[in-house]
Amino acid sequence: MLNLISLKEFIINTKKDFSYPIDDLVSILTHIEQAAKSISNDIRNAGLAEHVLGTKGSQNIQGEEQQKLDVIADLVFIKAFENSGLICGFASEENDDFIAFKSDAGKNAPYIALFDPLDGSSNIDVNVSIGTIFSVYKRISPLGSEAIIDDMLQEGSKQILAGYILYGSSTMLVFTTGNGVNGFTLDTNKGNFYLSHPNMLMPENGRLYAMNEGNIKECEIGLRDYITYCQSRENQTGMPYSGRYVGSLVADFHRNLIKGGIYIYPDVLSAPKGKLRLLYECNPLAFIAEQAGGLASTGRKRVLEIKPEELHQRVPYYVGSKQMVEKAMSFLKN
Ligand code: FBP
Repeated sequence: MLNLISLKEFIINTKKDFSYPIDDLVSILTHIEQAAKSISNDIRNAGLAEHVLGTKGSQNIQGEEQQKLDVIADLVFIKAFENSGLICGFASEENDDFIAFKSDAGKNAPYIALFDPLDGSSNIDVNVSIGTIFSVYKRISPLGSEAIIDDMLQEGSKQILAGYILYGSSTMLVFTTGNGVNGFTLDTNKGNFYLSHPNMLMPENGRLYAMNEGNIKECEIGLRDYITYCQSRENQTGMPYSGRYVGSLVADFHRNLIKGGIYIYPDVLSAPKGKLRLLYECNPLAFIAEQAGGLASTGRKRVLEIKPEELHQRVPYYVGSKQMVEKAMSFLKN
């Protein structure tokens, strides 16, 4: 019988690595674990539950059709933290503005949380893997006051915790606190996450690339040349790379974290600043990528160094194996 290490045991065993009160990390991740189980359950029964599948009939601030599960997942995380005494402010892709928790517990809470409650939601109705992406920062506004916008607009390099939940063939939780990356799998019988992927390292190089090539004609020449290079025999393998694009960032990222690869969502005519959100998608996965030995860039700048200017800011995104991101950037430079 495998000696399974639960999420809580793991955190306590590695507490020396976390520079904030360990009980805070245990509580924050326990809230995320509970929320993940509830959302995973909704997703796995989605086909049988009318209130879960399909669109909500509303749009988020980005003008995107909201799926019912987008809104359900968003509310599950807000409810998880509003009276936790841990999080003073919450922002997510699904809400126009950030939420400052106004209770005393909220105003005296030391951290803020940023969420993409359900990423890849356009894949829900077709039963393809989707995910949740999260990120936690220390607040910069004084304890006892309401959270302010500056608490939300911190550089990604200031994250103290970031992770994702993958609702795939199994439900996994992968996170970093700045001391490596570890993956946990949900035991649906016991209802707990157990350590299944200790000390995850992204292979330095790979042969998988993920990009919506339907946009290729709208991309800058350097990127078109890089994709041509991926499809040629000039690369390190002497064989064309394989294209793998699920259309769910978390699923594509997770595959590249394990097997090596690159995910690209550039700026294109339909998304002149890129499609992915800096705060909810790019920064948390950039923190994980770098902690696992990979890289995350806009094509020209390290993502974690960007000073955010607005809540729903988008950036071009190149993330994955170190040598593949460097290669792609070298083509953009040329
Ligand atoms: P959402 O967070 O709104 O789902 O958007 C992000 C995303 O769905 C990513 O998961 C995915 O990689 C990408 O957009 C797919 O975009 P496209 O359909 O343009 O290829």
